Amino acid sequence: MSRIFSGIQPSGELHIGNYLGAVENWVRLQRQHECLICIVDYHAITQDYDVSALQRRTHEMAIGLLASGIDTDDCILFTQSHVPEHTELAWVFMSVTPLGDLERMTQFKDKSKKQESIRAGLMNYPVLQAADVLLYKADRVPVGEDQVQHLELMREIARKWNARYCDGYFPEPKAQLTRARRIIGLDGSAKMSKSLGNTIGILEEPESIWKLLRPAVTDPARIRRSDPGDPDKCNIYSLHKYFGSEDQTAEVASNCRSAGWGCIDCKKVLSEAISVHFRPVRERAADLRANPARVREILGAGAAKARSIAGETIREVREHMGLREGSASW
Ligand code: AQP
Repeated sequence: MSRIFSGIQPSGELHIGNYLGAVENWVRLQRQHECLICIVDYHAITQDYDVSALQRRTHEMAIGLLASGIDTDDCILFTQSHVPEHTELAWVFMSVTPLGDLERMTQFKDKSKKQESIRAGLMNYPVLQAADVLLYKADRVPVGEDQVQHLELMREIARKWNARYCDGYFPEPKAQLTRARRIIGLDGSAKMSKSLGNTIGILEEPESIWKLLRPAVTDPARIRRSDPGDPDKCNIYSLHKYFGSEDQTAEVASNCRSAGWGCIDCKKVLSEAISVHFRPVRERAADLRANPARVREILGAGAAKARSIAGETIREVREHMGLREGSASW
């Protein structure tokens, strides 16, 4: 049986990009494979963040994941910083990772442009990510398209470590993509991203979904209500595809092309569809919010299970690298 690992940063709310690009897939895969889902708070500190909000965001992320259908009878859900072996293995992998490979990562280049002084943590993000996955010898990583390049580097790191210390020890994990590889944000151009503020959270109340959708960018060539639109150039249409049936999506496209609907009409239909889709998720989240001790208990039990696997890997890694306690022969 293959083992799956994936992570999500508690750097903001769980949004529909995360949900369609990753979380929905995790929920499906947890019944078919051994599965570990990690709230990666060590990754979240590689950018500026609000220290006083991190714990709350981690807790909220756990609520969002559990409410989305992550079931801890089927998978291990935990917080990265509760398992310190992640950072130990990251240090080990830094000793085999070429600096040039890290410098050419697209995500590093994009994010470092926005920072006055570039921190080493941001550049080493993919090394910690390799440690996250390989600590559990996971061979599949369900992610969005933005992470595919990091997965390639992860395989390279596994190959380099294996070649130097123990042939075949770490698997070479493969990315597993969904049909929603890259959800575009409400600005209609950039990837929907917590840090860009172009998101719709999955736990958003119906009025708030509408407030966010109302000003969202549509087909830029459609200026007046009477102009026919091109659904293929409209991000709102691309979102309809994930929340409506085939017939409904065809109706949206036809009303756009004929100018039968204005963009506001089209957004109202989408707003309603998103709101209905996530209603049960919002309800489950409200129950979980009312019981914070239960959420902490779930994360505590998850960390204990993860540590038992991680501890074994680190013990073997130390041994293969000549770091084993009591192995001194001098
Ligand atoms: N827009 C997206 N479309 C498809 N998949 C996406 N993912 C994120 N955004 C999209 C996938 O969600 C998983 C968790 O992502 P993450 O939060 O750990 O990292 P991220 O990709 O950096 O997400 P954000 O929202 O863009 O966070 P910030 O702004 O904090 O960096 C991953 O599998 C990711 O592929």
